[in-house]
Amino acid sequence: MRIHNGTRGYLVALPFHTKRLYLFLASILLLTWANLHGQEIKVEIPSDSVLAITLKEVIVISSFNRALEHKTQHKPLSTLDAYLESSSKLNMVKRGGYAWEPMMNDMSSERLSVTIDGMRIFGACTDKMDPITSYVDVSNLSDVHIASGQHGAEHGAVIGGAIDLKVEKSDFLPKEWNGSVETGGETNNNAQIVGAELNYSDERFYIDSDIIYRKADNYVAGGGEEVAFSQFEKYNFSANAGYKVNKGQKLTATFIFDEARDVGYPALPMDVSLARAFIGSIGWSQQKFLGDWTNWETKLYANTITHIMDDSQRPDVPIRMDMPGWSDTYGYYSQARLKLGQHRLLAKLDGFYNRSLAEMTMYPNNSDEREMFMLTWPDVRTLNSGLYAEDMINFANSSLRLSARLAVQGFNVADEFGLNSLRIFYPEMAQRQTRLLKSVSTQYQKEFEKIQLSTGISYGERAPSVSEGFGFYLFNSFDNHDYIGDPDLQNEKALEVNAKISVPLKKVKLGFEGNYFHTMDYIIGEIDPTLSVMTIGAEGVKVYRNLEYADLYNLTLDAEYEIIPALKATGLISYHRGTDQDGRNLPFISPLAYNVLVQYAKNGFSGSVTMRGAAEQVHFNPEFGEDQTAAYTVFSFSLGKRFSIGNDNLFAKAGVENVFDEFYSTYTDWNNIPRMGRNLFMTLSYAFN
Ligand SMILES: [Cu+2]
Repeated sequence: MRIHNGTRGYLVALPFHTKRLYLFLASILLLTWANLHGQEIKVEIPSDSVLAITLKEVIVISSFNRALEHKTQHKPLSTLDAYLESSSKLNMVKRGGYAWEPMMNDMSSERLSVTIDGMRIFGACTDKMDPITSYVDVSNLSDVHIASGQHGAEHGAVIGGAIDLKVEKSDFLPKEWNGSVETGGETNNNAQIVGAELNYSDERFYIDSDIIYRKADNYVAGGGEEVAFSQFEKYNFSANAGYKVNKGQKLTATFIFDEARDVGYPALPMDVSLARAFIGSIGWSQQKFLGDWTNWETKLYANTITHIMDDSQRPDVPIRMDMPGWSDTYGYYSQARLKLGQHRLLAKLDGFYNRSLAEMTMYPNNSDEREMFMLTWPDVRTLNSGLYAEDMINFANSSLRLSARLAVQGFNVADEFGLNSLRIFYPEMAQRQTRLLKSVSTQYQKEFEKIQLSTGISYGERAPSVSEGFGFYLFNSFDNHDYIGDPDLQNEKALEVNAKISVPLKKVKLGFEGNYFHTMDYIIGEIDPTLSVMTIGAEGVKVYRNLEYADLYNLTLDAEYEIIPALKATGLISYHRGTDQDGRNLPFISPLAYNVLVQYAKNGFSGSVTMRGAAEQVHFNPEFGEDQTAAYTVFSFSLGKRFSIGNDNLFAKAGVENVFDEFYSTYTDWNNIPRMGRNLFMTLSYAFN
């Protein structure tokens, strides 16, 4: 893995730009492709490297560049989840061996935006078994952009931040035919990975395709205990193409098919027999736009997800259940840039329409009793229309970034039966509702002689998620409660302050970063003792409520030391804290955590040693199903070598994870399921040109 820092252009409609902004918006609505003409003009793309200090992190995956991947990635061809886990900004909630859920700034799905090339997608599982990251594979992606807090507002109304998964494209590079085949294996869970890609690209046209297959059995925890129901099987295919209609005018299309079968969730009472996604988009981009506006980019997209969850594989259950879910999303965005003196502006119009439906059918053991049917997500239709603008203003040794998003979000509970079920609790509940979501952000960066400083203040809002607003008896196995949504929840609002100091010395780089989220109307489930449970064995019922406020702090210290040019050591230590207005601990807040990575790379040879660990969890809360997580430290190492065969390259890498076979689980492991014990892995990639 390699981490880049980069800054981007940002925009708020300054008064003297207002006219241009209106012109831009009007044009998106009125223009048709027919009246666009394509003559190439020289335009400067907004610089991506004003100051190398930001709250953004980029994880490079790039399967096109095997040399880079094998040099920098500890474990090439590992799952996307493993790549994401190596990020300094993300933690992964694990419910098993597959489909981990990313968390940023101690916040998960509802408070983040996860997009694929800017496309919004929503999981179809009421139990969060299918984060968006589970519907792509590393073979599809070039890199992952991680933006903290309101820096993620470009992609949607967020509180915690945004993760944008970038699809890998040949992008008209004159490489002609190229491709690769690769295979990998792991000893702990007998994982087998086979993949291939084939690409053609010239200056007029490109088409990229890749396919990957993964299969894993149950994994074994440290000490030798097998974790039952942790198996999975997945295949993924993607193709994307581009055609240059004229100079500076490009037509692009992307398609991803992803299917997982027989996925076990050892931390949950149910498994998934099928999780399938079709993801597609068509894009148009041209360098010249209206007046001085350039880099016009428009995309239309659609995706559909099917999630089939049941307990048919479990030996003893009080009652058999089927819980399928579906999520369809249609959306678009259109954006353009403008460089005006010191200003680099970006204006973006976007929208999506999502349909979320989930059912639960219970089959009593006594066949005389009737089956029970419920809509756990009552066909909720979400329509969101947003306008985003940012301005990056460059001064001599500093820069100022301003951004804002305004969005209108409407909910419609389309199913009468589902609506009437919810009206048992909320008799006055309307079928439709509309919410206004606002976000503003400022970030100031300054470069002193030896020190770089960045500080910002932001405000953002989000609407309740489908589960929080309209969920109907969603069983949470973590705190053993049934959850009911509340359609009258207030929007959650966060005031965010952040600061980062970087001290690049000769051989040592030091960084200190902190952020603080004061979140008003923080949404969380609270016990309602007047309601009785639906799930057999559940302790009680919780209803989503707005807390008065919650405070979240994250502090990180990182260091990088170049021992010799080929040998580099990096280290990171982080502290997190989260409490509500009464000083009560919030759930899923990281204890003190650290990692150290030593990497060597020279002449096609690479090696790495990592140490990851956390201190004992001090702040936890049994009210939310938490218990104390013990301290742990795990070690891994890997060795890699590149072999040149004519024009082609063969990359080999092998390593050992959890070298000392430590038995451990972390604060993000659902119901304390233990993590994988000692694991040997090996990957081989053959890349041809
Ligand atoms: Cu599920």
